[in-house]
This record gives sequence, structure tokens and C-alpha cells, in this order.
Amino acid sequence: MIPTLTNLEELRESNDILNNPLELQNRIAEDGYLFFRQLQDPAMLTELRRQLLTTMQEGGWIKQGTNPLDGIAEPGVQCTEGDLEYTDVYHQVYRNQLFHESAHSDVMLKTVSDITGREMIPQPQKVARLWFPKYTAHTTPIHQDFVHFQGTYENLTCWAPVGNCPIELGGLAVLKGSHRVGHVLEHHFSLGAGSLMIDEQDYESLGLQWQTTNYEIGDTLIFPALTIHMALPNVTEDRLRLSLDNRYQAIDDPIAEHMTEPHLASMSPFGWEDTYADWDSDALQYYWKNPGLEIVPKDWSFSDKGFQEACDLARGGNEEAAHHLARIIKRAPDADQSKMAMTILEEINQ
Ligand SMILES: O=C(O)CCC(=O)C(=O)O
Ligand SMILES: [Fe+2]
Repeated sequence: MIPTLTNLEELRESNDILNNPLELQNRIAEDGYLFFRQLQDPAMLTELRRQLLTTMQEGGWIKQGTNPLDGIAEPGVQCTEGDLEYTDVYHQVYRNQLFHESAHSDVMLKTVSDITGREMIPQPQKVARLWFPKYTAHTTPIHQDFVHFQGTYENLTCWAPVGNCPIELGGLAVLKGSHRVGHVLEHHFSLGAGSLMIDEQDYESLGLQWQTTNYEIGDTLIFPALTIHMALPNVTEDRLRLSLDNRYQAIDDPIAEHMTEPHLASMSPFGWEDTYADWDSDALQYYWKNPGLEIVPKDWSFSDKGFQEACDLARGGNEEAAHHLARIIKRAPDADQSKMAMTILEEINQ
């Protein structure tokens, strides 16, 4: 069943076993996730919140004259990943030094190493999600992270709200134990973030339970690349949801090439030089080049299939798919996919 507020259970907290690697390994093997209250420093995250929301206010996303910490969205502004106007402000946010540093905190590095029993490194591509209120058709749909980030099934995603995140603000929900399917399920076109989703019928037979919580700042949810999860819709009147999802991998595992680039770098020319332009320290710049991670090409089959489905659906009159194609054209009019998308939109508009 797709979770509704009535069939969502509470996440299991694992603070009691935080310093017990064996217990952590057993629990993540059983549940497919670990959830800790206040794992990350709330004071550091509050400062990060202030800085990122100030940048968003300068970019016109946060209501002028309000305290950025309140996260009140500018009325009438809504955009998401895949929209050029999203990237304009997102890449300003992406230049923030503390945002990158926060993924390297001692507590995060120790925790992910304890969970896997291996030496871990944060992947270069850090991710922030900046989620507008009542923009629910674009909510991150049900998926497994492997289709997006690849590498290995053992990679860990660490999701943390940067600010308190009650259920109505749209935090993450996980399907408990779903990593045990052991493979990547079929993903289909979706208008939601990432553009790929798993159909309900494909996991329903597993008989598993959706879980989430009212997150508070510092709380952190950690899960491997096959765990099925989704974001809940941000149904608040006017609050923007701000969260981090950073990924960690073993130092001797391969990394997919796109994960060595800034997030959404394919959307507009934006590289590490731009990211680092205003930093006051080079301690973490290009840090992953030193262990010399093995870089492997990105597997495009998941996103190519999603695009093909969007084309077929748009031809059949599906408006979400047509919206998706229009968005692709807008961001890169000369790309091959855009040419195909234009042909289809012309066909259906005749
Ligand atoms: O925050 C979101 O909306 C999506 C996050 C997600 O899917 C992840 O952390 O893997
Ligand atoms: Fe995800």
C-alpha cells in the first residue's frame, strides 16, 4: 500500500546501539535502515540552515523581510530539480562550504564505518533538497537509490533534515526490510524528483510496512542502495523543506562517474572550481582524488527507459509525461532527447 498518514508506522530508533558496530550491522541487515535521533550536531545544522536559506532568500525563494530560519517560501515561486530556474539558485546553495564539510563530520564517518565495518568515504556529489510547499506532483516518488547513484548495493545514503521536519513538511519514509529483495526492481517514468518510480504492485507482495517519523534537526536516517523509500508530500501552507542526502562508500569500491561531479552539473555548466570559488580552506577540495577511487561509467539504462516511457505516455495523452518532455526541451533544446520530445509534443498538439 502507498503510505497514507494512517498506515505509517514510527521508525525504530537505534541510538542505544550507536557504539556497537556488530549490533548496527545486524539491525541494518534486518530492517534495511538505521535511524538515529540527534546524530548530527543541531547547532552546526542550524547554522547551515541559516546560511542556505539566506542564499535562497537572495535568490528570491524565501519571502523578503522574513527570518530565513523560518523557511517561509516566497508566494508564487515553485520549481524543482529538472527546471532551469531551480538550478540557478541551487548552484548558489551548492557553493556553500559548510554544506560540503557537514558530510565529513567525525560522527558521520565513524557511524558509516561502524555500520559497514569498512573504511568509508563521502561521495563527492553531495545533495541538498529544497522543497517548495504544495508542489506535491513533483514529490520524490517510491524508488531505490541504486538507479540514480549506482556504484554498489552497499553504498549508504544518509538523509537528514536541516531544520525540524514534521510529517506535513514531507520527510522520508522507508519500506522496512525492503533491501532484502536483493535486486533493483523495475522503475517507471514519474514526474517526481529523479523521474523514476516503482509501481505499488511490484513491492506489495513483499507485505512490508512503511515507516517515518516527525524528524527533528540532527536526526539522521541511513540506508543502503536497495531499500525502497520515498518522500512524503510537503503539504504545509508556506514552508520550504530543506534536507541533505549524502552518500558514503567503501574506499576500495568503484564509484559511478557522475557521482564525482557536483549535483545537477548536467543541468548547467557548473563544476568544482565554481563550487570552491569562495571557500576559505582547501582541506576538502578534491579530497577523493587522493585515495584514487576507481571510476566506472554511468549506466544510462534506467533513465533511458524512463524517458522512453515518458514518450509513449505523452503520445497517449498523459499530461505529466508531456510536462516532463517540455521540461527536457527547455533545459537542453539541442540534445537528442529534446529533438525527440519536440517531435512528440508537436504530434500531440496538432
Ligand atoms: O529528500 C527527498 O525528497 C529525496 C531523498 C531521497 O530519495 C534520498 O535521500 O535518497
Ligand atoms: Fe532516494
